[in-house]
Amino acid sequence: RTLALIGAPTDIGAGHRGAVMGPEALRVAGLGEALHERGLEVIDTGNLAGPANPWLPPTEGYRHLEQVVEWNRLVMEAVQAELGKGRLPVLLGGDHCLALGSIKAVARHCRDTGKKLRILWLDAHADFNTSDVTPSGNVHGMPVACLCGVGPKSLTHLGGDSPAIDPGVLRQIGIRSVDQGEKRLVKEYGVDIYDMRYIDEIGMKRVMEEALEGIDDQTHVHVSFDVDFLDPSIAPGVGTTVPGGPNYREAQLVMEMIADTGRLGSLDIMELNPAYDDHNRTGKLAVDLVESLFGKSTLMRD
Ligand code: DIR
Ligand code: MN
Ligand code: MN
Ligand code: MN
Repeated sequence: RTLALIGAPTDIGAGHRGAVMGPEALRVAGLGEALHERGLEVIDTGNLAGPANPWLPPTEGYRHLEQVVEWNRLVMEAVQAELGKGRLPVLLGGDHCLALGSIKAVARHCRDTGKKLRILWLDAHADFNTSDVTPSGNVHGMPVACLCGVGPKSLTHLGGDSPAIDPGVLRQIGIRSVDQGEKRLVKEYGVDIYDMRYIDEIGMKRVMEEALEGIDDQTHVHVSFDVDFLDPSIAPGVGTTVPGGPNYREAQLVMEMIADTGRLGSLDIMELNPAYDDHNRTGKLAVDLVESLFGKSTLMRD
């Protein structure tokens, strides 16, 4: 399998500056080398060049909507191009608003090739806000809603028809911060959420068995990994930490169980913010976990 790393250095959808440095921090942490050591061919396509961050307050419920659209267009086209070459795209964020462009391309690829899509959304947040209910105007809190057809037309209809996905393909894992109006929306749309309370109660192994149920050899698995999924005690390098996330072993188990399906088809690594990190500790942890996602295991009985 050939992987294509796509750098998207921007914090255009975030409320804190610094995710613009995410792609380079992942490279410095040795992402390419680690994946190469797993026996994968890795092509680093470099960085996309989108508009600068003007760092303005929100207007009409959105911060930087025009620039967010342009960045997502670039991401969508880059992911689409790599999928077309038969490569597995790995998006290096950048903030999580860019998962819209990434998943737009993946969803279209699945429609064109007759594959079933399963999206595993690893995050502390549900990212299902709209301009009416957002507490911040930051579009990184909105990509899932936009993918489900709820949002500004410039985002929902980017690259074609809307909605891009049926909410039924989503499994959200690690969720522990959902805004009031957002909670009503995820219920209305029936998003399958494995929140931290549920993980505490039944354990990560059973959670992952449920989240992976139904994946078969015709399924394309997309992982959208918001690094703030992880507990802040092990992953301080993100803009919006939320206490009470998965610990190191739980996160490893998530990645290993996804790897075991053998169906990983595309990946986003998002929200790494080196300005909040400690000597790239969170970047290195992200690389360690992504190695597991591509099959590195401590298991002795295989
Ligand atoms: C919050 C934070 N729900 C918002 N969202 C974040 O501003 O919409 N998503 N940090 O990753
Ligand atoms: Mn997110
Ligand atoms: Mn998040
Ligand atoms: Mn490692």
